[in-house]
Amino acid sequence: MAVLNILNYPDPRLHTVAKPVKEVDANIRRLIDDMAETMYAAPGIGLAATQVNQHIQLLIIDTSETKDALQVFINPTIIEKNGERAFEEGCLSVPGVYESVTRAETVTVEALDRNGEKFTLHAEGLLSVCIQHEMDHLLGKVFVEYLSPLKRSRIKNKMLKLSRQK
Ligand code: GNR
Ligand code: NI
Repeated sequence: MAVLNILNYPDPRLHTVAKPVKEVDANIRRLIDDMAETMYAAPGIGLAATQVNQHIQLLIIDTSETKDALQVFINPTIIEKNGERAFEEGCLSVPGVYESVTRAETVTVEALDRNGEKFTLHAEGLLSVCIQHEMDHLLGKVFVEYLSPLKRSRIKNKMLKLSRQK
């Protein structure tokens, strides 16, 4: 297993639209394992393949306190959304920035698991927020794009300044 490099906003590669996974094979499972190690090391509660520069429809989530409940979503689709709710979000690709984003309150998702088996999941609370945040990454969208142009440009400048310091 390996800890992978996470792309930082405003890296243009974060705006790549991910392609469906054709076959859930050993290569995909190796990427899942590396992404899990990367997410736990960060630490974060979710990670989309886009963030590690792999532009396929794959995301992982672990919202458990004990960090032992990895959930894998391959080729996810939201089949139902209900309600609205604001939540303070952060992103491993925008370190140190936390802003409120309004999304659906609950979602029902269909996806494949790490064995290529189809499942359906109804999510609410943090899991619902996280699924929507990660699915946005697969569409090339970062959560700061929900903020006002002024906030977004301040965040962009802060991130560029930080990356120059490294
Ligand atoms: O670790 C993460 N925490 C988080 C908190 C509130 C809303 C969304 C998230 S996802 C984020 C990890 C990440 O950037 N995933 O793309
Ligand atoms: Ni993110």
